[in-house]
Amino acid sequence: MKIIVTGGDGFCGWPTALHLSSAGHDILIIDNLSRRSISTALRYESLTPIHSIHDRIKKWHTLTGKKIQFTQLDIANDYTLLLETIKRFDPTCIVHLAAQRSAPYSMMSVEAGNYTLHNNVLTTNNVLSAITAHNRQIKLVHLGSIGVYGYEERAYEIPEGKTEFSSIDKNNKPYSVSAQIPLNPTSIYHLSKSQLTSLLNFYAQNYNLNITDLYQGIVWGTQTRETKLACELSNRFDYDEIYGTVLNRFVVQAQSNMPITVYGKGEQTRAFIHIQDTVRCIEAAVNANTTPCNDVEVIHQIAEVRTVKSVASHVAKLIDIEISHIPNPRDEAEKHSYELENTKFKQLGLNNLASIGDNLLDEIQNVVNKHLHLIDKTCIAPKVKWGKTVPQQPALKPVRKTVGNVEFG
Ligand code: USQ
Repeated sequence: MKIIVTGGDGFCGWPTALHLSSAGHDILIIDNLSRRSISTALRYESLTPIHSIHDRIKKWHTLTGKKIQFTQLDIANDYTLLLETIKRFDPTCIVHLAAQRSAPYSMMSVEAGNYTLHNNVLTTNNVLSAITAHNRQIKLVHLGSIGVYGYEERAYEIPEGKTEFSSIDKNNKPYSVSAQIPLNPTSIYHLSKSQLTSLLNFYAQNYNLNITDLYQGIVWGTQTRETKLACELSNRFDYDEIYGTVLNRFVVQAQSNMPITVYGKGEQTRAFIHIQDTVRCIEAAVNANTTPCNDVEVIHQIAEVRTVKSVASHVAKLIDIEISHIPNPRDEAEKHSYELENTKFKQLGLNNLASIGDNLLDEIQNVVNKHLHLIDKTCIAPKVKWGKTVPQQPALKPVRKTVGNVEFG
């Protein structure tokens, strides 16, 4: 199958492009390389050295004989070139992962929040417009976020997609509607993903497109079967206060002998998935037998639900380090119920997603151990605070840093 992977240079995108290429698909990556430039601007680098996209693709070809094409393109701001590129490649499927994906980044300044909204909404609108203009049979697999629901007390399991709601109107007549539960995002990033649910619904309803939206949990781990094959193929590993997700941060903290930073009570409950399962789930969604219709197929892309405290305890048991509860920099519920329906990937045959307890921590521990000397301890403490004051951080100045063929960022 011919597949475009937007955001194919990023943390989820690069392993996805390799996984789909390895499965025999013909891949075109479209990416504006913004993850690298944001990283350089923040001065928070990936712990694993990241090779240029050209070196990555060249190494993949040398190792496997498989070709991945690459077009550098800012999808949010260049619709004409996007449409031309889609027409030229003529894909069967587009896996749309291009996004500013950090919740803390989106809350660090008004400017960063605006960038997140602008980028994530316009990128998706341009991809949907191009599909509508070129070929409405192209399947779109979008990577959304389970965080769109927010974290409030709910006395029910959150359904995957639409469900029937019944009520009684003012004439005492019963009625029912089929709808998603209300979304309640708690960061500008998650708000941008909530807005995308309306955008995707709009295109499905008005243009009958084939759209699957994957509501993904917090990704942990670094490498997949393919990224492990050579250092040039390595995935990025973020552990800083802005792009580092909670479990990866905890492992870095523990391995560098720093107390694990649990924000507040640590009874915040979140959904998790390992990066290897991310790429398996995306592949399953690409291959699933869906057809154009006026509804979006919503799937919860999660392996398990745990409290932050239990994740910290698991790491502390393995690495024997102290857990420190620090004041929560986020305005978030520190204890809440959280139940998510999780059946659709099982129906697609993915019954065996890995859990944090499955020896997989070894993998990140090994990655961290190997690069222990590169850890920058100054980027660990949380500096972005949200909900407390209007975000005021100054604008960022981009800096480039390259050593030999390796770009840090
Ligand atoms: N947390 C700590 N200590 C830390 C870092 C985080 O206790 O050092 C807590 C946070 O307060 C939060 C939870 O861990 O309650 C998760 O934080 P996170 O930074 O790992 O994840 P979050 O910011 O919620 O969102 C991240 C990514 C986003 C992705 C999302 C998946 O920024 O790209 O979509 O994970 S989800 O929210 O499940 O949709």
